[in-house]
This record gives sequence, C-alpha cells and structure tokens, in this order.
Amino acid sequence: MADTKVYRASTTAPVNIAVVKYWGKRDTKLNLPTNSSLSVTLSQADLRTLTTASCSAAFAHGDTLTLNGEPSDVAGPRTQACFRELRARRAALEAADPSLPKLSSMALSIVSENNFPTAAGLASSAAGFAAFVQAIANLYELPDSPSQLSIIARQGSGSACRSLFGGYVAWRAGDKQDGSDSMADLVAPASHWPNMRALILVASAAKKGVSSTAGMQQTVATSGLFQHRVASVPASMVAMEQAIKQRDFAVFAEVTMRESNSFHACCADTYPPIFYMNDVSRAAIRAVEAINAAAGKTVAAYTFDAGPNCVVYYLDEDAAAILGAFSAVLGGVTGWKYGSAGTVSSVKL
Ligand code: 2P0
Repeated sequence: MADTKVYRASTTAPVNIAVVKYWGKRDTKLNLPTNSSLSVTLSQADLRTLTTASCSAAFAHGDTLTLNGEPSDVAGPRTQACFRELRARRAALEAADPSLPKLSSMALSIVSENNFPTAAGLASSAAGFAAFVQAIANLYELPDSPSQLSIIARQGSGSACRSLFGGYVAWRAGDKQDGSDSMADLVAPASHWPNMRALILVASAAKKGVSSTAGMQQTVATSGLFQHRVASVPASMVAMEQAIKQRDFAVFAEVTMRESNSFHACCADTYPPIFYMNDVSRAAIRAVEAINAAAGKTVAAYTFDAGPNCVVYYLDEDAAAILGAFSAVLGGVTGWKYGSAGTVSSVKL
C-alpha cells in the first residue's frame, strides 16, 4: 500500500547579533566569508523563528515555503542548496537502512513564523534559515551535529550558521575552497554569563536600502579600508573570545564597539558609500558614551548591523543606569524593543 502518512517535525531558532562582524565573502556561491565572526544569541522568549517541516508522498505539490502566512519562493539557489544537502544526507541514511521510510523523495512543506515584526529590521534571515535547516534535519532524523548543520545553514544565509546554537557563537571562516571547514561552534552557553543583557533600540522599522548580500560585495570590490579591516579581525576574535571566557565586560564592550565602528567605516569607504546608521543611531552612540563617562567605567556597548537599529549590551546590575539614561535621551523620539542575552528580564516599553 502507498505510504500516505504526513511526517512532521518542528523547531525554533534564535536571532543572533554579531559583536565581531561578518562583512565580505570570498565565495559568493557557497557563502564563504572573508573573516571569522562572533555573535551573541538573543533569548528565544523575545525573538525567535518557529518552523515546522513536513513531508508526504501524498503531497500533490512540489516543495513549498510559507513565511509569516505568505507563500514564499523556494527556487532561489540558497534555498535549493539547503534542500539538496539535507535530502542527500537523508538519502544516505535510507540507502544504509532500507527499512527507513523514503522521506528524501517526498515533497517538503515548510511553515515558518517569527514572533517579532519582520519589518523591525532585525536580523530575520539568520533565525529563518537556521530554523529551516534544523526543522528538516529533525524531520529526517539526521545525526549531524549543530556545527555540521551550520555548514548547510551558511549556504542559506551566512549569519544563519551562528543561529544553530544559543549563547556565544563563533563562525570560523575556514580556508578550504569547498567550505567544509567554514562552520559555527559554541564559545560559551548563555548560562556562562547569566547577567548579560541586550537592549534593542528600534531606530527605524523601514526596510534597509542596500541588502547585506549586495552591500558587502560592493565593499569587497571598492573599499581600500576593508583590506585593513580583514587583517585586524583575527586579533578581535582572540580578544573577544578571551573576554567572554573571563566575563570581562570592559574588553567585551570595547571590542564590540570598535568592531561596529570598523564595519560602518568600511561601509562609508565603499564607493558609492553605504550608510546604514541614521541620526537616531548616532544619538544612541552618544548616549552610550555619556552613560560610560558618568559611570567612570564601561557599562554599556553599542553595535549596529546593516540598518539603523541599535543593540546595547550591558550587565543586569547596571540596568537602572542604562535604561534610565536611554529613556531620558531618546524616549520621546523612538520605539523600543527589549530582548535579552542570557536569562530573560523585561521592561515595559
Ligand atoms: C553579521 N551582518 O555578522 C553581519 C553584520 C550584517 C552586518 O551577517 O549574504 O544576511 O545572506 O550571507 O548573513 C548580514 O549578512 O548575508 C550579516 P548573506 P547575511 O551579523
């Protein structure tokens, strides 16, 4: 009798915010980066993607993807690469054990939802592709480790490889041409630094003008400063990993802020220049500088990705100073979204 069963598995994946930035590819097809990067994962209670993968011989359609209730194209090379790699791994299991159901030859239906507004301009492709890959890996009962799965998620979106883990995650650039050593690993779990917090300042909910994929290749092609940056990232990685291991907030903060500045300087040095930050972003930097000056030590660190929204890292014991200062400086002008790294705490927006 034909197998008409629907096989199903679900998973969630977190949003990650880089403190050592990925910007630049040495291979655009495989999403191989010019430098290693490191991120802090935000609490899934605040920001996450939930994805369900199902497959059945009875599905009367090809592979489908639904994102936040809307049908989404699966024909793109990145999505196809993920499907292909995951199916190949399942097919190998089926070849080794003929009693397994032949899931690799069935159409897949993927349904994905974010618990945060995609329009907020927060990194959604990272959580999205990570959840996509993990959900299918769960469905296929693949034995692959998160690092091995990160090699597949990387081909969907580079930063997605860092969302296969929680906590503090490094993406090692690797040097092989086939990308087999360009993968993520866990530097420390969130519980290692339980008082770490992240405040997310939504400076603009507008969609960004220049996509990361296009922007970073313009930078690689035209920025002289970028070569200097690539040479300096290995030292930043070492300093950042050591700061995390030692829970040294001052060093963590300085490397985070210098890295953000370096990335945005390379954007400005791109020809024509790319500007992701706006006046509210720059006001947030001034606010962090004022907070640190008033404290007489570094208690807050800003970072910006390919958009104007600011993430401020701080420790829970400094929450009153940080949240108070931000609402005083920016409260009337902006919207707020609060997330946390490590354990969850929340503030009324
Ligand atoms: C990061 N960003 O490390 C950096 C900092 C943005 C600024 O990773 O082309 O969306 O899909 O590999 O992963 C954004 O790049 O680019 C990014 P693709 P992706 O988080």
